[in-house]
Amino acid sequence: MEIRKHEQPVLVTRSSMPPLEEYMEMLKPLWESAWLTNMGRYHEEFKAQLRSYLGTENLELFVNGHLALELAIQALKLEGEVITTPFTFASTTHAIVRNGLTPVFCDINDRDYTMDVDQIESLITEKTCAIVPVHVYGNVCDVEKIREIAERHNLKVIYDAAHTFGETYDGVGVANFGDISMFSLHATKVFHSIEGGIIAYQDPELKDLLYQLKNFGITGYESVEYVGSNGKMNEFQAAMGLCNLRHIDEEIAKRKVLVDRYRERLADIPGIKLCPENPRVRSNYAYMPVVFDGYKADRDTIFAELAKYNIHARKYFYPCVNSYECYRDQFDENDTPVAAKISRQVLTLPLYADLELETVDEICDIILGM
Ligand code: T4K
Repeated sequence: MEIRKHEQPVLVTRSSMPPLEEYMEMLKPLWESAWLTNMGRYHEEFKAQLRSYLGTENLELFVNGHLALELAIQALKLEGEVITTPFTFASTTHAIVRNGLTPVFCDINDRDYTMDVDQIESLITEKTCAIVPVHVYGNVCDVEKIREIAERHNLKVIYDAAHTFGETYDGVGVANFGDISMFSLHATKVFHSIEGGIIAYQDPELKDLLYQLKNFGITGYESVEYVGSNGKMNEFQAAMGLCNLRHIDEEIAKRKVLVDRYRERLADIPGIKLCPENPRVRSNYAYMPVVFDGYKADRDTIFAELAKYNIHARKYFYPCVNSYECYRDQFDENDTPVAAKISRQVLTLPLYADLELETVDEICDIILGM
């Protein structure tokens, strides 16, 4: 088969857009009320609908996922060391460090690239206060083992659930694991509100504090009790979220078809590793990571070959956080050898609801024809 060079770039993802008329319709009341932000009507409506969709009672909305995570960590008033993963987006570690806490990097397992739970306990010291694991690519961590360890050592668990919107584990919404979970609603995510973030939390006592922290720490007309931030989601974001929520199940169904095709084409090829599907998880098909380990071409060669056809995969997540310039001399990537290795071998292939099946086939043809 002749593979075409695409005229328009095929990017790793493309935001899901609701029908324009639906969004326009949502905007009309905003022109009437002129209430644009600071916890308006859509903000409250979005929250209510998300409670139902995510199957969890306690949640708060934020302007983006990163600030949500930062403020969630602040709300827990932690001090000391936090065990986390280096195989993630910059946000996870930055949120820890920007709270004055010290990240301690735990390696990942080489099956689904979430935290290697067998290593966590060896990293616990008298200073450890929390664990911040990441459900990376939408792969749900070993939540049972993490809960067991956290309970044994009296540690908080804050999941970076940026990639796991709408997923369930044994039928339970992932928002219900750990003390807190953060979901990103960024434009690049399966479900988005342009930018946005959700904090789901177990302790109802956190309700007021999270609300106040995203509003400068203001606790009353004449009182500011906390050094908060401005983390409020505005009405245009909430309106986009409400529109997208109407279509989310169809969007996920379309992604499934594409992922199934990738899997069918790339399964059982020597040197190509795909994450195993977890039957306990209802997936949202967030990413399509493929690891090239001993394949006839290496990751960077395949990345460059795809680019010749105007197809742009991404190296999520390379480099590992513990080798970033801003953390140089503080951490050593060699302490997490599996993460270091996978970050050099992984490619996340284009995946979004409206991607054509034909393009998936072309991508597979290019990879298999190397
Ligand atoms: N924790 C984890 C584990 C995360 O992955 C993230 C974010 C966070 C925390 C923080 O959540 P947020 O604060 O972002 O809510 C992108 C996203 O910006 C970021 O949200 C995401 N993770 C990360 C994995 O990917 P970049 O720098 O790769 O984005 P960019 O601009 O290169 O976009 C990637 C592709 O997406 C483009 O090639 C095309 C498409 N795209 C992008 C934008 C901005 C669209 O289709 N529409 C758009 O509006 O970080």
